[in-house]
Amino acid sequence: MSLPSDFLWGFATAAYQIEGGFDQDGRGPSIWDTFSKTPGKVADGKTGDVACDSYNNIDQDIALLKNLGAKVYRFSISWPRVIPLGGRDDPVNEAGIAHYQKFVQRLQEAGIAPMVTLYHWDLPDNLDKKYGGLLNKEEFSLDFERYARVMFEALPTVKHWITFNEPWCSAVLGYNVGLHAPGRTSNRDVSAEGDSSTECWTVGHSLLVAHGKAVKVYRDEFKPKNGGEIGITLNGDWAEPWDPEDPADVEACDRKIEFAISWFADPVYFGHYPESMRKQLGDRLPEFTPEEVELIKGSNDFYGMNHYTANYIKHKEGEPEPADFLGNLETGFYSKAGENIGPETQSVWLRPSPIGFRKLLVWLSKRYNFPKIYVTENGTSEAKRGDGEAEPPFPEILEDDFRCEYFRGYINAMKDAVVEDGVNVRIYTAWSLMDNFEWAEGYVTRFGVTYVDYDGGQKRHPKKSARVIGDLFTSLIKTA
Ligand code: GBH
Repeated sequence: MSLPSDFLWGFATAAYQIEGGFDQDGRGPSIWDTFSKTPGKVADGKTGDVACDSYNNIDQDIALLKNLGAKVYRFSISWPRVIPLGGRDDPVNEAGIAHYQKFVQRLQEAGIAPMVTLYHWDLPDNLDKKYGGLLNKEEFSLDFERYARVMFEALPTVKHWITFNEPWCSAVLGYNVGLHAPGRTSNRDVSAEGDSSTECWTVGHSLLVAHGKAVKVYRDEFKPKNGGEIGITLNGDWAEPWDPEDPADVEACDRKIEFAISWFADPVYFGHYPESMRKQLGDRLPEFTPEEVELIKGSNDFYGMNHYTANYIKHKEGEPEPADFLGNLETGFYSKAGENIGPETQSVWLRPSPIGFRKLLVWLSKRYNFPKIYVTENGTSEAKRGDGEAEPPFPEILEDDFRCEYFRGYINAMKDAVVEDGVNVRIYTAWSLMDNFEWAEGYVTRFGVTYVDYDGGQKRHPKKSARVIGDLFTSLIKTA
């Protein structure tokens, strides 16, 4: 028993994390340009100005993908490269459009299917300044709808579209914790502005409405002739009870996943927010109008899943904090019995637990009636080293055995979910094709299966894991 013969695998990236070319050919600034240039916001004080310089290296990137055997490549469009001021009446930058058209054409000539994310966090800065960006549902959703239409029009051969990458991150990290652009939070040590108790819920709602509008445009105006698919990509970790004997911990596990994933997936599949969120948040959680339900319910052609790690969950007693976004619970890596969920990595939030991947695939499939799932991100930074150094120097860094083991564990767990549990996964793209700008962590943490020599002209060197993924899928996919 194996994966279906039409299963596609490949790698993923995002525009701001790899492109560079921040002021080339008319690109405007995004909220991440502004945020990363604000002192103290990014660990190493660096920005995406150059990153992997992928904007100027499309042939090299495509050759790399081809060399690794990828069948699909997930990348994102930089909205401010295409519409520098962002708005629905603002001019389109033809050079930006031409760049992506050329890229998609070359990719397809190389036999690699493009999977395009419209929004991976790089909002045109102007829209944030002009009307508060994602906080303004009416303006934002109309501007996003127009931007989406421009891209559907420009790239008619693309068959896989993703509206938003991880709306949870945009809402919570951007407007509650303040760790990501635009960095708003109630924590006045971090930001002069923001209200963690309300803004993230407002932003989540805006993103859902904007998603719904873009999907309607695609289905009404483009899908009939181009025949592609569209969906949203959600992040979420697996949850194990801290004390499996305590029903309150067991219940808190479902609540944890509901606050992370069902916040967006329930509206998309059922047309309403989860009961657990309504109960805790009351009227801080916006209501859907009947028109919004009409737009959002049933708006996924596939479920886009980003998955990295798992946690033990301990329920909290008493009233939740106003800024709480987890569902009144604590997350940790140790159970009551002292079991560790997985080995430490360089990312404080990430410890591998392959079985959690299988369990979450089953959880989602049961709740959402076995949708077609595309795993759009999965990957790891390397094991934490005791010597305080981030990673071994080049070329030892290419021997990323820890990452190889991660992919073996996770991809096999996914295969088990497909073969034994009836889960319907059809595409898998590993995060990431190459080391890149890791948001608030700058370039300190590397998630790539390809090493990028930032001080050596951004040269790419595939690591061991780049091959392991291809070999695994070759052995797991049934030959037609
Ligand atoms: C993905 O998100 C992103 O889509 C991708 O751009 C990124 O490079 C990749 O992860 C690797 O990080 O509050 O500091 O503890 C993964 C989901 C959810 C992981 C939020 C980090 C908490 C960070 N992310 N989570 S923190």
